[in-house]
Amino acid sequence: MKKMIPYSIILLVILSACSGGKDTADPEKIKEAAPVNAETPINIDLLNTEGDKVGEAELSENGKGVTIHVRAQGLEPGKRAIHIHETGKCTPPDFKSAGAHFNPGQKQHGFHNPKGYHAGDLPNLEVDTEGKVDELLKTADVTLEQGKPNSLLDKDGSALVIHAGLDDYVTDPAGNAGDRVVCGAIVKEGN
Ligand SMILES: [Cu+2]
Repeated sequence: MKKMIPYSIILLVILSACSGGKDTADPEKIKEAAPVNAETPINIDLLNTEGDKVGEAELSENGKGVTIHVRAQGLEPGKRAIHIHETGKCTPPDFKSAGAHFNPGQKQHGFHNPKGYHAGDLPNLEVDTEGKVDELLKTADVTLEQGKPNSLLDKDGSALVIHAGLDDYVTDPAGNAGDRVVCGAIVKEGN
């Protein structure tokens, strides 16, 4: 014998489906509230001062922080500063559009600065004699989780910037690292 579904349950389902419509009608709100899947890496292009792609970076989160896999070519060999800057906009040739260092904690710049360091500070890259770099950088000071104060995916995003010189890890506000030579905007995909 078939089991019948009581009419009261069917009625409840219909009623709740109808009443839900009012609160969920705004697609913009739904979009804003949708959490980014921390398991999904973010891939960004790295541009040189002419606006040409010279590499890429993959940012992923594992709960202990963010890992940034940087791969690029055509750079000057040697140690080069790399930082996360505060705005996800890379306008060549000077990349000033990326703003200052990502610094939600209002610290000074530099791992060796007693008043430091910025959440966007990263260890220097080592560019090989062929001008290539392939490195994994890890930081526990930032997150890709939206809504947190140290999220790289805040409203205007953030940017990965490589400089012409190396970071001395102490000079405020930018480690005396020279011009910005490579930039990649860190924004939520689809933006
Ligand atoms: Cu910088």
